[in-house]
Amino acid sequence: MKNFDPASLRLYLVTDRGLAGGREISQIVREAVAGGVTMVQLREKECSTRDFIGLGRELKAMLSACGVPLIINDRVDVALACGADGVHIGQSDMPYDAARRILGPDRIIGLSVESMDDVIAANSLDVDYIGVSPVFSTPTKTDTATPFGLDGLREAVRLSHHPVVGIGGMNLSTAADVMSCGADGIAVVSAIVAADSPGNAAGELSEVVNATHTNRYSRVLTIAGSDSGGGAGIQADIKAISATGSYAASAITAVTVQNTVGVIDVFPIPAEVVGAQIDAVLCDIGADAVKIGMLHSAQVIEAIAARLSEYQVRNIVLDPVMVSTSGHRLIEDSAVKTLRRELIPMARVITPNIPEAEILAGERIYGREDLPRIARKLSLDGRVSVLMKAGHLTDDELTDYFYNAEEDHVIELKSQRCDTPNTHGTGCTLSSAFASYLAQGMKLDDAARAAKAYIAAAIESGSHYSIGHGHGPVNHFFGIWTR
Ligand code: TZP
Ligand code: MG
Repeated sequence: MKNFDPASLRLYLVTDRGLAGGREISQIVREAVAGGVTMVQLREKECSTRDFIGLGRELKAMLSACGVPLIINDRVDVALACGADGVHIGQSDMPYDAARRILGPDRIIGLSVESMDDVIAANSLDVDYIGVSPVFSTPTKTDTATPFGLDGLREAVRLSHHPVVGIGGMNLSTAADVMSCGADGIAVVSAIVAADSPGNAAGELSEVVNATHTNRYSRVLTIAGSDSGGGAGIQADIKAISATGSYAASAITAVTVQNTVGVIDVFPIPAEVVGAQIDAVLCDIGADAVKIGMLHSAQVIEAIAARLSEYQVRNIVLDPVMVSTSGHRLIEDSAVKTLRRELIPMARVITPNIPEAEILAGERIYGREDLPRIARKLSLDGRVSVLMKAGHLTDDELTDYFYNAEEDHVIELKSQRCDTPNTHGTGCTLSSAFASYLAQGMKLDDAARAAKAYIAAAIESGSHYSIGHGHGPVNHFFGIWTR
């Protein structure tokens, strides 16, 4: 299993034989790691393949002992031969897909990006980090692209879905500014390799990057209706997203007057106000995932679809909310068609319950045996993954089915049915947890399993509470808040 912590990028040493002044690379690396280097890239442009592998093996043995990953520049074959943790490839090296095929899923692959277009293109690859190259021009490498500068680096961090390390001109006078752009770390050549004492140089840089680095939230935008009762809608979403460790921003589509007994009234928010909330969030905070819930009209759906496509949002989890637990119709009939045509194709995952799946599939569902087939049927020919929820059936064992359209398989997600009236907001909670786990970079099946485990535990914990006179909420903060 891949074990890559982006914190390893904090102080990333890239070796250079020409700057070593005749000293052994292994000695420089040893001192630099003792000084605080967190990752090492062996970059050899001239030595023989045999020497490259020999040095790689020596460094791997040394670095394994202190938990510092070893990355090989460019040479996938050398990385495999010396058992390195990964490779770093440039824009004219082996293409990412080929490198990934050869290295398998568990090794680290870093990619140099030389323009904002490269940053955006890297978003569709599952690289482990990008190196923004160069941030500043540097005598160490003169055949570089136009430097990004600090503004360009900041923009690259904002646009990138991956951890970001800056390279080119990283030293004691630039490190703090680079980190303040939101970079995960600095990749340093001459400021360490050419220093009289690589250990002291690394120690000083380490202090600066550790003092100035900022953590990054996994960001989820929820687009949904408000539930004044606090159990479902935006309120449930924010709780579920927060409890599963992500940051929640919101765009409200409707204000429902609601409590545990039912929906008393619904006040739609105008489409342009929904759109403006999404703009405000995405142009500033951004989002690693978006959860979509209650959408009352075709205009609102169109406004949302336009924004999500403009900002190239990924990890869209769409809960096709149509009817409340208490039986209140929440979407206009005319909007269902727009939902199917405009928004479902943009989603990565949809999470229908049985009544919603019946409307979308245009057929009755009689029992559990229908669910895997219906899940595939709703996938728009394999474009969208479908979490088909079985909560409306009555079997003791509750088996949801997840059709992973990206890998074309179905997995079963089982839990014990919990006998409780407190099931208000379960759909909102599940889809928000799913979005939250995707925002954190989990693989699709893992996120589905984790979201199912989270909702099952929240329902079980919520069943021990009594609140209101109808369907109470789940306990989103089980395990965190107890008394
Ligand atoms: N790639 C882009 S700039 C660079 C590389 C390898 C060299 C950075 O060297 P220095 O000495 O840290 O500026
Ligand atoms: Mg290269």
